[in-house]
Amino acid sequence: MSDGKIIQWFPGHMAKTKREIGEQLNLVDIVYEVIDARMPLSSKIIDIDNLIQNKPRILVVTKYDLCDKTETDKILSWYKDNGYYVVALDLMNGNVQGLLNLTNDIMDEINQKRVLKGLKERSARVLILGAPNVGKSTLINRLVGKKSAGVGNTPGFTKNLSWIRVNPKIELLDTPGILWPKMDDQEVAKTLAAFSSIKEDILNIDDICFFIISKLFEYYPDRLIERYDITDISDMIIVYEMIGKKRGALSRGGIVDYEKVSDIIMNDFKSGAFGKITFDRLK
Ligand SMILES: Nc1nc2c(ncn2[C@@H]2O[C@H](COP(=O)(O)OP(=O)(O)OP(=O)(O)O)[C@@H](O)[C@H]2O)c(=O)[nH]1
Ligand SMILES: [Mg+2]
Repeated sequence: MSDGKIIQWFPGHMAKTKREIGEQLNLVDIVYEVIDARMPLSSKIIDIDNLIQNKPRILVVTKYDLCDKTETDKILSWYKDNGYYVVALDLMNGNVQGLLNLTNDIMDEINQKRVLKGLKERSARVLILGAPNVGKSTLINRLVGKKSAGVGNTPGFTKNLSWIRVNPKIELLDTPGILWPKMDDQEVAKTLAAFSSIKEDILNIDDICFFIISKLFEYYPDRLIERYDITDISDMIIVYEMIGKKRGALSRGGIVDYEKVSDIIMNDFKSGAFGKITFDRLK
């Protein structure tokens, strides 16, 4: 059922995006580093410090409405303790005024320094960076208050860098999602894959489903019982048999169709059938 394929996804356009970000960096005052609340560790870009050097940054945590707040908050506190500005957002319903205020405060400080040096004050230029599909373009649309950037629930939706004016004081640079060339930690890679930050075509869906089931079993066993009546995952074949029979994923002759079972698991997972979840934990 599974070939245990190693996940690597760093297509040419990501390398190009990184290069182009480097070229625009001189123009940038502040960076919004966007991470997904359901994977606040795994979705953080590994070599981001090299990319943005010492620009002031805000960790913007999207999809806060979908996460297990108890677990995510532990990680966000850890980030705060380590000196990050952290703003958690529900981009579907929440408001973004707190983020705008913080951005203006940081820019005021930058402008005070500029004035001391005899330079003119200017509007804030904000670079938005993050893994694919974490909500960068959605964030821009919320900030602007109308649809200015293209959004879609597939990784790699945004294809080019583009500057967008939010208000007279703030301009944003939307960028395509990026990852890193070598995914040494395959647990991180699978977490990114489970939450749709890696293109499905390159994944072995069975592997991702096994991963999802094992994580749910580890962190949210009640949800697995509730949805599929599963209390033991030591044999994945039995797990697939049970889900297949329970949900009628059978091929001719009443044999369980494993491919259909994988589709069921993925669809349940993506549609939020297991409730609010977070897959990362501090070690
Ligand atoms: N529930 C919920 N969904 C969100 C939130 N933010 C973004 N989404 C959804 O996440 C999906 C991806 O959003 P995009 O804004 O296109 O993500 P992106 O980071 O620009 O993606 P790429 O351009 O592919 O890198 C869309 O289906 C959004 O509706 C949020 O805070 N809550
Ligand atoms: Mg985008």
